[in-house]
Amino acid sequence: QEKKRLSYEQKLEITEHSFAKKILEIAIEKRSNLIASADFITTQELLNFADIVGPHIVALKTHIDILNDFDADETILPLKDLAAKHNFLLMEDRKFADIGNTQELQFSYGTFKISNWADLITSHVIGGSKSLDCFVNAGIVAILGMSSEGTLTDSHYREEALKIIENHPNIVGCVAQNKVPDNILLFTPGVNLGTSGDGKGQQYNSPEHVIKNYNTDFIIVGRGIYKADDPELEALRYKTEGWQAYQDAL
Ligand code: 5FU
Repeated sequence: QEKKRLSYEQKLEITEHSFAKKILEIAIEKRSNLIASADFITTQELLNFADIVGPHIVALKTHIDILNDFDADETILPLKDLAAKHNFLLMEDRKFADIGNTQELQFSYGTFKISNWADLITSHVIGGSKSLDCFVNAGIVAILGMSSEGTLTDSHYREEALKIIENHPNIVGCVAQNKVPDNILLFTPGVNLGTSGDGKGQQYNSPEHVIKNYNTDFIIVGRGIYKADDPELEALRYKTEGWQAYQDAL
């Protein structure tokens, strides 16, 4: 019988970027393809959550600029400790979208100094290929297509964006709601088991749907987990569903 998708082991052989290898190794070790989005506005909530779901995830995705009380020592140092303790990557969903020089400044300076701690960062490719050269000590997860209703990332945009993504050495993978070539890791947000939308344009699918239909490598789940009564139990549920769907697709 013909294989429908590549396994994480097979992807490990064809990927070049060190952070692509890292996240694949964690996936294999933990038998997980789950990334939890930790969209909290206080450091305490962020750290508590990271400690609780840490054993079940391959990466924790942050929007570090929504914290009311960000502090490099109080937020980032303990977060890095938790990432080491539970073996997950830190993915900052910054969605850079500017010229190279500005992105270089936004990446390394200002309040958040993202380059000091993020393993993966998200970036639009709207500024062109050279604008991505500045992201040197993290892996880029490029935005190919967005999950929200009415997004402008139509098929023409994605076709052109993919040319940049396929040819840039700093790129680990992309965010999209469609299949992509095997050598680009696919990260899919807009995943929720309980609802099809949030009334603010977000559109949801199940882990099984995205893994089966798009060959998603990593599902990104936010409110489905962090808003649950028991976030750890819910993380386990998404982890189990995600891994089962992956195995069924092999
Ligand atoms: F690039 C994207 C996208 O296309 N859709 C998204 O939802 C990123 N996201 C992020 O994933 C978004 O900013 C949230 O941080 C997260 C989804 O959270 P939810 O609570 O599961 O809707």
